[in-house]
Amino acid sequence: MHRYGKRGDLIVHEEEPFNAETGPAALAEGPLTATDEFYVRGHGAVPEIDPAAWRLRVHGLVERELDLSLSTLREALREREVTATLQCAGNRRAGLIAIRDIPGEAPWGPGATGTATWTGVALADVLALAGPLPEAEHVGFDAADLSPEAKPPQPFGGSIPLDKACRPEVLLAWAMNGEPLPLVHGAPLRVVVPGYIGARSVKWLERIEVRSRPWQGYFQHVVYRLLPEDGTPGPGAGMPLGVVALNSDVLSPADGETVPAGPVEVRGYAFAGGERHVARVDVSIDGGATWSQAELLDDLGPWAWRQWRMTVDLAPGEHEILVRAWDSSAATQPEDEAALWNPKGYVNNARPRVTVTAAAAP
Ligand SMILES: Nc1nc2c(c(=O)[nH]1)N[C@H]1C(S)=C(S)[C@@H](COP(=O)(O)O)O[C@H]1N2
Ligand SMILES: [Mo]
Repeated sequence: MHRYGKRGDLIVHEEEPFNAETGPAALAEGPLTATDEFYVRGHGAVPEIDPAAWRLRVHGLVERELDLSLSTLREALREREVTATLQCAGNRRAGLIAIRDIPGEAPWGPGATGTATWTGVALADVLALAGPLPEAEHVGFDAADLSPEAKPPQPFGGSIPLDKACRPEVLLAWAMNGEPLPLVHGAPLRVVVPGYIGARSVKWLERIEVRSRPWQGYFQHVVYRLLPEDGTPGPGAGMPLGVVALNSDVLSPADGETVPAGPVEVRGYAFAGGERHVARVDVSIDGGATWSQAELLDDLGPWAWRQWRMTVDLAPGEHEILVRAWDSSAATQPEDEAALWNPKGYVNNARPRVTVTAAAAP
């Protein structure tokens, strides 16, 4: 067992602040990720918040400022539930580090992602109470945790466009998979922005600011931005990440695994991000010369990944299994990780490949 009640098979990248990813076997267990297996990404110490004293302040470009208790939120507004995949922009960074080192950044494998059912109220309903003014274009979130990654330290936060904030799928959530939201996942209240990078799903939410321009803090204005290969992080450098790019990975068999020759079940996930959905997943065992379609498993709705499986027949020897997902905009994954390398190691959505050895029966 790790800290915060996390099961021992999580892969811990950092103890303090706690950063850990879900192991491939746990991700493959089903379309919903168990709460005690769900990855954790934190940039500072988990803050201690007294839920009874906690208030959500809504301010900025609004007709009415709000100061809401948790019970007011729960009683005044309609409860909503959304099943959504969270995916860190640094998911699969290890594949970029293999090309060229990225000092100071965790080598996340495929498990900085997971899917849960979130319960709370629509951010849109809170915004409707406050009444955004005509100049409003972005909605900023300020959290309670202070991160030493920014110099001087800054609270975590971020913003999303007002249009997205007014969509019914964007929640202020107090429950995860039907249980009270665990502290490490942002209790008492977190934002869940389906389709966007995990960083916008701000945990330990304290303030919502309706703004005319994006949030200017470190975690959106300096990092979580895609820099050109020769770029240097700095205020406003590169492009801000928002909508998640189409991605997939193989969860089983593991890279380097030896399996019995014959039929082998290959399993993985694919996530389209944004408003797109996964349309197809192809698998190749001949280096991409020919492809076969995987079976898409449970459809959990427009904001969740699709897990997939496919049985391939492997003769004795070494094989490379190559995968490419397609989304509803007919985009597929880029071939080459080397072409995606960037200084902070975000958005590795290259086609995943695993090498397995098929062993003949003795
Ligand atoms: N307050 C706060 N919110 C945060 C973070 C953080 O460090 N502090 N990390 C963000 C990032 S980068 C990701 S990927 C997700 C991870 O959510 P989880 O830890 O619940 O899996 O939370 C986001 N929200
Ligand atoms: Mo993240």
